[in-house]
Amino acid sequence: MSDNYSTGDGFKVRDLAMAEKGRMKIDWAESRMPVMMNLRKEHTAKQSLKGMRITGCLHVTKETAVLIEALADAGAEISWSGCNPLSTQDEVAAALAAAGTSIYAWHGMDTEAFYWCIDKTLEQKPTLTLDDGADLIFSVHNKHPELMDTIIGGTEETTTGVHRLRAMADDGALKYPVIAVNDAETKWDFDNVFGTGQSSLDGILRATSVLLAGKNFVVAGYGHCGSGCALRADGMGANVIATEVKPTAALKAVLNGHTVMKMDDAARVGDVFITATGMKDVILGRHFEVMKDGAIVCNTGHYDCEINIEELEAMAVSKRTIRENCEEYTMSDGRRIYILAQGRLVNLAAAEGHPSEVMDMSFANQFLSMVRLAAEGRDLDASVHDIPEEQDQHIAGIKLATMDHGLDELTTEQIEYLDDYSAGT
Ligand code: RBV
Repeated sequence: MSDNYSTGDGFKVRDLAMAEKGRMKIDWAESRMPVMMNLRKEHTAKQSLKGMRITGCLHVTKETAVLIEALADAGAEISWSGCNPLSTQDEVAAALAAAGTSIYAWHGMDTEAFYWCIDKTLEQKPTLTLDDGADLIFSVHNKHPELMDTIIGGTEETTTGVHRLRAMADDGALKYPVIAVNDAETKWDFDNVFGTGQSSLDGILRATSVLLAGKNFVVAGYGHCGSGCALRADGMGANVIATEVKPTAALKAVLNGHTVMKMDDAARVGDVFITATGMKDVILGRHFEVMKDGAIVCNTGHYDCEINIEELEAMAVSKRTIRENCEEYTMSDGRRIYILAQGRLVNLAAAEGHPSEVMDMSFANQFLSMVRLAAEGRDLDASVHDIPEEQDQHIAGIKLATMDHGLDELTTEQIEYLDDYSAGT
């Protein structure tokens, strides 16, 4: 591997000289993550993670830095890598390394380096794993099964990862308990909708600066992430078109005022396309064949398989990087198609990921799940476990209080009324 990087005992990052800039970004995130700061204080005092070795594989952003440093303050030893080759914020990685965190991450790495970093972090022989997309858990299961002797459990941050881990558990292939952080209400109902909605549009705008008002904005997949993108694009004055395979999701899109059509039809009319499906080959050659000149195509799903760029490469007569994170492909008939962030998640590759305020809740769930696994992970079976409802309400309660909103409480009479079936009209 070429070595134009900063390396040292327990780290490899782009350039340690960026540390000061990264520290300021982390300070900024801390000021917007009150739930995390609250938990950090409580568990630093309790040393709830003492004796734990946590290997993490999750986007190296300013928000993740807040999570990492909170875990360390609570007593854990940490070793970290990024979970996407394009999502690492180099200045944040530098700040973490400068402060003594073991971290292997830099922006723009290739696949070989990606797995090299995971292998390096696993040298700490974790007791807990923390994943976003399950690449770390897969590496443990497929390449380093001997590590399972000391692993108590793990967590998973995102929909795609949870989906795969459930499939693994159904096959009896999952060998240790995993908590599905994604499935917490304070995660998917906020991070996936409002986080993805805002940060994906942020990525599109930073990469293109295009006017969204009046554009046909095609959202592939009207799940939590897709509906968040649709909501925000609609708010910017775009005409939202959703494509779906699931009737209930399609119906929701229609009743939210969007048009639903097949991708084969949407491809002809769309100006901006975003995939949010978790499925491969959602936009491929036959769609590029009919797209309008100037069409912008990007993805916000976890993996970069939703847009089939190989087929576009094969059809295009030329390609150039016209601006940062924006590749222009020219077709034989002169039409130009623009791919953002090489089809990788546009919100993290072309912008900064979800805003700190929303990651505050996602990472509070990560943090509390680590604490739970340290305390009771040995008693959990090797399957995918949900976040307890009390944890959701606890996190939402703290968040709401820090935002200065009032919350009513039920009276004793009202609580009794709730379960009363003796009286009707
Ligand atoms: N995500 N993290 C950030 N700012 O650190 N932004 C987005 C951040 C996570 C999000 O929780 C989602 O589930 C996952 O990235 C997709 O890989």
